[in-house]
Parts: sequence; C-alpha cells; structure tokens
Amino acid sequence: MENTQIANIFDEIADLLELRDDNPSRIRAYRRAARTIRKMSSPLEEQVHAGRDLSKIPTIGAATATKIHEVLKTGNCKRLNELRETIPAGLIDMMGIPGVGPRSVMQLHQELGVQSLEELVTACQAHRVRELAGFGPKSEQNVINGITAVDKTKRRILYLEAASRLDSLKKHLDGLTELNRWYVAGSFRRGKETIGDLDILVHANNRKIASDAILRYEGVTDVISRGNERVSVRLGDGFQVDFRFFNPSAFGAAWLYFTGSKAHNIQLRRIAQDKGWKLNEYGLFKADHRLASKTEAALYKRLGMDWIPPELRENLGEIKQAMSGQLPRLVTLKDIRGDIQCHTTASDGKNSIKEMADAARKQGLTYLAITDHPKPMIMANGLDHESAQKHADAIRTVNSQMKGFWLMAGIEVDVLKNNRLDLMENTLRSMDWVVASIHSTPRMSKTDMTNRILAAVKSGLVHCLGHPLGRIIGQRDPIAVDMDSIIEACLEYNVALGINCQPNRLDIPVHYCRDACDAGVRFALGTDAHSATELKLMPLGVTVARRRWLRKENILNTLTIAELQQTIRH
Ligand code: DGT
Ligand code: CA
Ligand code: CA
Ligand code: ZN
Repeated sequence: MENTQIANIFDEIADLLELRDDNPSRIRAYRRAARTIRKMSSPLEEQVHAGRDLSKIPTIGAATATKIHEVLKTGNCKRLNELRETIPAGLIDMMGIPGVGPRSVMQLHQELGVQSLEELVTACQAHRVRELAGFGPKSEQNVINGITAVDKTKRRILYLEAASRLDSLKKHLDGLTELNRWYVAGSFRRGKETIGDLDILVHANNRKIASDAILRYEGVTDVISRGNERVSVRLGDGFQVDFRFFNPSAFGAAWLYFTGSKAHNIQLRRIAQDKGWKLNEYGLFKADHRLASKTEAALYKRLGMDWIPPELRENLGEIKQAMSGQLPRLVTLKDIRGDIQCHTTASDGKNSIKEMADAARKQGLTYLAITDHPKPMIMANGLDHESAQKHADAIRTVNSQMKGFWLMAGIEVDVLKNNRLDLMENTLRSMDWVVASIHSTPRMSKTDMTNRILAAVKSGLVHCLGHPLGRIIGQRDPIAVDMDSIIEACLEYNVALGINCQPNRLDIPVHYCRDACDAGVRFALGTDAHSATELKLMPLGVTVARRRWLRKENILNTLTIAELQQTIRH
C-alpha cells in the first residue's frame, strides 16, 4: 500500500466527518496527518518494517498510528467503513464531483433535500442549485459537468479486470452449440487501458435461440435489452456486455464498425463519403452496390489504405500513415527477450530470486532484472550500501547457475525530493541495471518535478526511469513535467523510459510516448512483478506499447543479452 493511498483514507475520513459536522479539531487532525504522510519520502510500509514508532511522528500520534498499522495489515480502515455506512451513499458520491466539497454537499442536502447524483442532476436542470448562497449559473453547470465525469470514470474498469470477466464469459460462450462464432470488438480489442463495456460479435443460425443460450450465462444479473440485432446485459456489479449479431457476408464491416474507436470510424466514413460511397456496419457501398464487406482487410484496401491494427484505431494519424503505406511495424510479444523490473522477498515481493528467475525463464525470456527497493535512507544513518551489495551478490550467485540466461543485479532507487538518489554512487555503479523511480512527494511544481527527474537522468548512474509520470489510473494523474527537456536528457545520457505493465499504471501516457519515440528515446518494458505470477503481465505491457506506436527497434528489452550489455554500459 502506497503512502498516497493511506493519506487518501485519512482525507476521506476528514471529509466524512466534516459532512457530519463533527468536531473541527478532530477533522483538522486527520487532515494534518494526511498531509504529513503525503510529504514522507519513504513508504510507511517500510518504516513500519524497520521498526519506526509512528506515534512519535509529529501530527500523527497514537490513534492515527494504530490506524496506519491496521490499514497496512488489513488493507482496510474500520473507522472509515463505519463512517461510510452511517452516511447516505449518495452524499458520498456527491463528494466525488470535482470542486464539490463536504460543505457544499451538506448545503445541497439540507437546503434542497438532494440525496443522490440523480436528484442533484434534476435539481441543476430545474435551476434550483443556482439559487443557493455561494452557487450561481456557472457553478451549477460545473456540477453537471462534474457528475458526467464521475459517472463515466466510475463505470470503467481496468483492462485486466475486463479480461478476467471475458475469460469467464468465454468458457460459457465456447460451450454453446447455438453459436457458430463469436469475436471481441470495442475498446477491449483496441487494448485500451480502461474498458467501459465489452462488445461481442456473434454469428448464429437462429438468433432467438442463440440469445436464450447467451442469457443462460450465470454471470448475467440484468437484461438491458434484447432484439434481433443485439442483446445487452449487466453482470453482477453492473458491468455491461453488448452482444451484436452479424452475417458472415458482412463480418468485416461489423467488426470494423464495432471495434471503433468512434473517432476512427467517423474519419473512415468521411473518406468513403468523399468518394461518393457509404460505409456502415453492413459494408462499403456505392449506391446499392456492395464494394466490400467480408473482411476488414478488404474494406481498408477499398478505402485506399493498409489494414490498421486495432491498437492504433484512435484517429491519431494512423489513417494518413495507412494511406501512404507507412504504418509502423508494431512490437509483438515474441520480440520481447527480457523483463527489466521486478521485486523479490528482499523488498516487497512474494517470491525468492531463484523463483523469479525460473518463472521468467519458463516464459521464454532470456534475461530478467531483479530490481528491489533499497532500505529507505531516513531509517538507517545513511544509505544501506551493505545490504544492497549482499543482495546483488545473491542475484549473481543464482545467475552463475543459469546458463544462457542473464539474471541482472538491479535496483529500483528512489529519486528523493531533494533531487538525490537514495543510494551512494559506488553502490549504484556496482549494479548491472539501475531503475530510478519517484515514490514520494508526487505533488511538486512542474519545474521542481522536472528538475528532480533531470537530476536522476543526468546523474549518469541510471539506466531507466520507472513509472516515469507516476500516474495511477483512476487515482492519480500523470505528474506535470517538461517532457521535452526530459526527452533531451534521456537521449544524451542514454536513459530508457520505462513502460510499467502493472494494470493500474501503464505509464507513460500515449502522447508523451509518441514524442519521445519520434525523438529516438528507447523504452523498456517492465512488469514490476511482485510475484512470479505477475511476470505474466508482459503481454499487457506489449499491448500498451503497441497503442503507443512502438516498434521492436524502440524497445530496449528486445535486444539480445550481448546487445543489451553493449548498450547499457555507462
Ligand atoms: P468503451 O466501451 O467506453 O470502453 O469504448 P468503446 O470504444 O468500446 O465504445 P462503445 O462500447 O460505446 O462502442 C463500441 C464501438 O461501436 C465503438 O468503438 C465504435 C462503435 N460505435 C458506437 N457508437 C457509434 C457511433 O455513434 N458512431 C460510430 N461511427 N461508431 C459507433
Ligand atoms: Ca465497449
Ligand atoms: Ca458497448
Ligand atoms: Zn516503483
């Protein structure tokens, strides 16, 4: 559990107490504790590990320290859960609207009797909100916009969660004789980081019987609609799945249309219209004559372009490139020879060095960098040179027993807020591979943050930036930095940008990536695995890399061991 998450818990407790009009000094205490935790340069988890007495930290105190221990141990906070239960869920939802704090929620609740997001929308539409003291037409509109934003992000789930739902559904669909074929479309096929709903194309001889068969799936809790063209359902927690029927003669057109994205489709339709044609989910037509429909390749070809991989279909320039035959040849999983970031029991991982190495080898990789976190410096009197050294020795011992496999003695070192690396120079120099990451104080001005990252890059000690922009999907936006100067420094100092394969990170976001790639910066895919099983996150990372237009040549860990050793020598 990261410090920010723990701080968020205390902030939420403070918010809820404020909503209940609780004791102001208690509220302030929680806020202060949250602020202190956010500012800490090392994870609380590690401080506790190292035996630090948290109750001695100013603004934390005994009661809060107990809660921190509870959260670290159980992942839960009883106090927060109690509060959540005593306050109407709708009011808690309202607090999630950007710009709406506990005070406004209380006011909306008390003066307008609003209890839920829906009621709030109605109140806004009836212009009752603008009448309240402190509100006006503009803030009323902001509330509406905010609710739409909250609604949208709430319902989206991470790609990997959608994949696991699809997996269960697949077992059902594959067993049905009533269906001939089925295919996944939508954002899932495009490999988007988050998924709003699943879209599935189905071919069946009898659509009615097929619909019955689909609806027998035990995960279905609600049927939203059912017809001859489509069946929409909700699964247990409200997640939606759309099934659409297609005819094999128009399969390509249907798959193209329902894969999207909408922006990509609109652009394709424009191109068709410019030629006097029509494009829809049934085919490409010149008047009533069908020009193409059976396969996607045939449709793209008729429109005058190469077939476009689904990951690129976002109308970000892919259509123009496809028309001139210049689409990038995207990296594939087969191209990846190694994994450049993972953890063992030496820090917060679950498996030993040997177990991680064996698992990586079993997956067909030929190298793996073990990159544990060193002990945070605020604990000991200085940096823990010795334990890092010992750990590196242990990695090299395992490595010496593995023929044809390079187990890299690496480290994931913190870039502290004072711009220094959290280990001594000679320790870092003795490592095969150094990943530098920011784990604390993510809130800094753009200039300060840029300087912090630049300091790490320019230290000459670092091979790769781990989760460079620190975004956590749905929780934390990418940090603001001057990407141009970071790109320039990465080129000069031969530092790679990490692509983190953890499902909620998938750093770095697409447009930063394209700029860096065009400039010639190399990327490195790391699962950041905290267990042997998590080494299997690499395909997700590859999908992410493909969505960022990356080719094999742009990625460091497509190199052979010999090539890599040549390249990363500092
Ligand atoms: P999501 O579900 O929010 O993660 O994103 P998508 O892209 O899966 O969107 P969804 O499920 O609403 O629709 C699936 C695909 O169907 C979408 O990517 C493109 C196509 N589609 C949906 N509505 C329209 C539309 O109004 N016009 C066009 N051209 N295509 C549409
Ligand atoms: Ca969808
Ligand atoms: Ca859909
Ligand atoms: Zn990290």
